[in-house]
Amino acid sequence: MLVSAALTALAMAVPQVAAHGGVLAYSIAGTYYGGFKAYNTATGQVSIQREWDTYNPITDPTSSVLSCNTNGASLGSGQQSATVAAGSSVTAYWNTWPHTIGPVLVYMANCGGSCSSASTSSLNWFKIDQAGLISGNLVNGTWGMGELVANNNSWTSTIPSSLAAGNYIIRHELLAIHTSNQPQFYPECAQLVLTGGGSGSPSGSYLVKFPGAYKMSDPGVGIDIYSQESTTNYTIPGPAKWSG
Ligand SMILES: *[C@@H]1O[C@H](CO)[C@@H](O)[C@H](O)[C@H]1NC(C)=O
Ligand SMILES: *[C@@H]1O[C@H](CO)[C@@H](O)[C@H](O)[C@H]1NC(C)=O
Ligand SMILES: *[C@@H]1O[C@H](CO)[C@@H](O)[C@H](O)[C@H]1NC(C)=O
Ligand SMILES: [Cu+2]
Repeated sequence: MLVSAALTALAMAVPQVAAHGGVLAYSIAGTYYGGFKAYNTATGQVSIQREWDTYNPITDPTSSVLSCNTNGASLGSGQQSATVAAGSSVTAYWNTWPHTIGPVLVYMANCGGSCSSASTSSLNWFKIDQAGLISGNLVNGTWGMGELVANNNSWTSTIPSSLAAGNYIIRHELLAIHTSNQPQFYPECAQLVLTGGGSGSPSGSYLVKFPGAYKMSDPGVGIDIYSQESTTNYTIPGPAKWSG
């Protein structure tokens, strides 16, 4: 309890912008793409990323903006998409990330047409990558998020090589769980035009909606790690990963 109280106090003492954050840029199949600039007007911005307006976390697992953050909108004429072949790697770069406890989750969704006109809350999302508790216990162990911080605040995933060509949104999400019973979700989205690939598409049991996929009573969401610090397993929320 002492630890969590201290962390909470620390989080409140430092400026919000420094305490949290999100995906600032991508490298996709070797090409660099700058992200949306939060805290700036969307007017005139050009990016493959959807709009997101705050470095603060979403703390409600059923929030209406859980899919692509506040406000998740298309950039209109400035909205771009990265064209990339299935099987390629996608690296997301965060700001200097302050949290090391919690999982990293990466999802995609087929827009079934234009992504720029898609409502991200209506899409069927599937998970292509995840990393939870890698070793050790819930409090002192190594987490996916800790590896992200150790790796230049970045995370690299591979798009399943059998995934059918089409228009997709990729959603990177960090779930920080260092505060007892108060999850912090940090999702950001970007648009992809997927080429190559096969005929693969995940079946129903792999598909979820945001909001819808998570609830506070999930073992990995509304969790107090300090009350069970010697636990060495962690249940990553959401569906099973689809590998193609
Ligand atoms: C570290 O991340 C920054 C973006 O935040 C990127 O520009 C730089 O190339 C990365 N460094 C390495 C060694 O990958
Ligand atoms: C976690 O690390 C602290 C500091 O090293 C130690 O006092 C504590 O016993 C450790 N807790 C567990 C459950 O390993
Ligand atoms: C650890 O595993 C047990 C048994 O499967 C499960 O009940 C519990 O919720 C898991 N703990 C976490 C933190 O996911
Ligand atoms: Cu934070």
